Amino acid sequence: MSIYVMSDIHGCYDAFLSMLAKISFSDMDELILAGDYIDRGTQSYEMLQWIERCPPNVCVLRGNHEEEFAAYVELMLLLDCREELDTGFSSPEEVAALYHSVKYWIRHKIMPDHCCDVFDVYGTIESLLKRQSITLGDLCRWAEMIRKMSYYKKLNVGGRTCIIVHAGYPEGDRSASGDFEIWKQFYLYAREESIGPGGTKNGMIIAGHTPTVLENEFAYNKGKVFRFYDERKDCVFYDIDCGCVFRNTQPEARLACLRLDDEKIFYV
Ligand SMILES: [Mn+2]
Repeated sequence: MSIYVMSDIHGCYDAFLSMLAKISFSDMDELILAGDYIDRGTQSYEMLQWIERCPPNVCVLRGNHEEEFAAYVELMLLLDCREELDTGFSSPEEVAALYHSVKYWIRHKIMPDHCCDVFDVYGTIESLLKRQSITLGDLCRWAEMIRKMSYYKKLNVGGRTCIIVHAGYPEGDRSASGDFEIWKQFYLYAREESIGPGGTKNGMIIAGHTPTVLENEFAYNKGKVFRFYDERKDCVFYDIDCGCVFRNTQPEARLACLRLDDEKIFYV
């Protein structure tokens, strides 16, 4: 059996299935997904459905895009005081109306001076409403599923403490600061800090979040997995987000999968 890690699928469901086929993923193996299943790509619905029904040998961690999706749903429920929709029986039309009134409220009443949208930034919920006729019950179920996702997974690989997380894992004693919000921001949004203030002694951090196809980013590696060894901490860093969702504009972009057992990398 082997342990595989993938990250930042971003609605590229077909590429995800191609990768599962390429690694011949079976019930004997384990798969750890490091977040950002939705947004940007066209198959967020397929990803949400797959995750919802995923087998027990798959560990689904949380990315910032899931966190934000759950927050949008929460906002819809909060602003639903007028319609008081029944999550189980509301029609797709009622949910669409609620969606548009939330969008209107935020744009014109709550943040009229803000330059860009802060609600459903990638239009994923709008697209789910239009194309899949989802209900409020679907949205609430997915938000609940997201709330159950862990921020990171820790395991031991060949004597090394291996941490899989969406963006970064901060060094230090978590109990020293009672403010989980600070840790959470690091798990979900860290970029170059994932290497400096991040890491763990005699360890290995496997993250995504920063596409290795973006030339101005620290992890730029022509769309290949970025690997960095910090001698001081004796810590190996991996960024496995090779930007598969940018394939239309970036020829080097691809989906990567890291096999933990021997650090072999697969690409589709
Ligand atoms: Mn991300």
